[in-house]
Amino acid sequence: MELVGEGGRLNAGTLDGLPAHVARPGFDRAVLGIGIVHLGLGAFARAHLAAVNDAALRTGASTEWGICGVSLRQTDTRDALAPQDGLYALALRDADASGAPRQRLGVIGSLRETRVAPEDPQAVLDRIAAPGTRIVSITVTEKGYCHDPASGRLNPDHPDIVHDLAHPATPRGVIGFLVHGLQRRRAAGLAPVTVMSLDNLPANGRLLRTLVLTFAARLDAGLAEWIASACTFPCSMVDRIVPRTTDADRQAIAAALGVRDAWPVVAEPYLEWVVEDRFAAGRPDWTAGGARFVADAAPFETLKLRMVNGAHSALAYLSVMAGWATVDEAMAQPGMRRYLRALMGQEITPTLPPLPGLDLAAYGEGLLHRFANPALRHQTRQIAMDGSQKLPQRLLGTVRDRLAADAPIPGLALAVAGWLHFLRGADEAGRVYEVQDPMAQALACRRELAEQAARQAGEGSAAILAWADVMTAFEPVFGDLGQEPRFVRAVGAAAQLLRSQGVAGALSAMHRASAG
Ligand code: CS2
Repeated sequence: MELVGEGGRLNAGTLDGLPAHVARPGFDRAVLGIGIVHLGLGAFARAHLAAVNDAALRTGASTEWGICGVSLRQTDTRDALAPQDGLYALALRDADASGAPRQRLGVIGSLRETRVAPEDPQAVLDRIAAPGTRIVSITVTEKGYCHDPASGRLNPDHPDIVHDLAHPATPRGVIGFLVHGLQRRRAAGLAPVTVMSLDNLPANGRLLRTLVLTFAARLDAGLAEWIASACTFPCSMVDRIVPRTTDADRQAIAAALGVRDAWPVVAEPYLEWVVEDRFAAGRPDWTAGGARFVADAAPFETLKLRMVNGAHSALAYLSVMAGWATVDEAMAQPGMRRYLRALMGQEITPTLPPLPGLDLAAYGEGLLHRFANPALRHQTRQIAMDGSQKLPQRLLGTVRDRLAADAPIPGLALAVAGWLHFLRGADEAGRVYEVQDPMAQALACRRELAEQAARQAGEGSAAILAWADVMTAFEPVFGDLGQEPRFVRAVGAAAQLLRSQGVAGALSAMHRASAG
């Protein structure tokens, strides 16, 4: 039985009839223009940029600042949202003091248009090159940048880069769309724009600028020069946990709305957005939605990538192996909570740049509380995706800083060993899963080599060390860290612990070692 349906579909026509507790756009959507073209219309962008922009529009930002959301691959978001006039519900979920789940529901109205790039790349280029466009923002996840994660350089052999250099009218990847779109703007004598990355990458704006300029220089030195001097690429730190929407979420949200929403978004109430105030052609006042404008986002980015994402990844690999399906389930294991507290307090925070006024211990405790949110059901498998793209900025920078300070890294090594362990594609109960990673194939070959080396080395610690040696020599992820014996030894020891005692046993052993 379709639970919903009788109430119809969420769209401009049903908006006024929504229950009073549902917040709705208070601005005139009919006159909303497009000032922002957003590439990568996933759940994160809809729970973050679009929601913050919505708050700005509600509090009086000019109606020029509507968003055109572009999906670079799939049609599903557009298929869901176009019949809804771009409207969708955002459900902010957590638990009250007694542990009972609660939800705040609002309809987001800042999305003016949805497009699917492969269906009509020309239309996307036209949007980037439209006179009204002033910001092009991006959330395509780490792997969308077509770069080498360890060095941060453009990967000239990436299929999207090769394709997009040769096909200016029909690009596929984000770098191609940006550069060919900017080329059109320049050719038409239009004003420059702000290009704003909102992905979890260190110095995301600077990284994107480098990748764009490298690509542009291959086409036209004058274009690269114009982009470098006229467009801006502010860096930003973005933070909000946004799990994948499930059918159960759709049902529950439809029941609360009284109409069907084909793709609502669920998120935690917490939101941080710290963005450098360098906008080439103006911006809405996003402070209304909780954004903070700063001169330098770098310390905030480091804080967030190392604490939030570093801890998330550490938790995710170990939990998938142990069979803990969601983050809150993992957080209910005393060993996991203790491990993350020690990882953050003892190993990560000493590497962080100073942030005046920030109480790091309280920040860490707040993070444990966010992770324990029972209303999100955030899948550990979701966070475990794309480890090759995530580890360098989440864990390995911290490892480098610790080693440079001659400081121990047992918790970080356990996190790295957790990833290597996870790559075997079966959990501790023997349940098989797919390793989703753009480098999955190369990593599988590397694992074979490592197993071979371990067999040749014989038994015990020699074997595990040989194994760790080969795994950490995988340069696209580890760079030169694999040549650092302290790192290899620590990863080997942690891998040994995981093999011999399992995840729960390894977490207890770590605790005993630090207490003793
Ligand atoms: C997570 C992030 O999936 C992941 O890799 O670590 O998406 C995380 O939830 C956000 O960055 C939180 O801001």
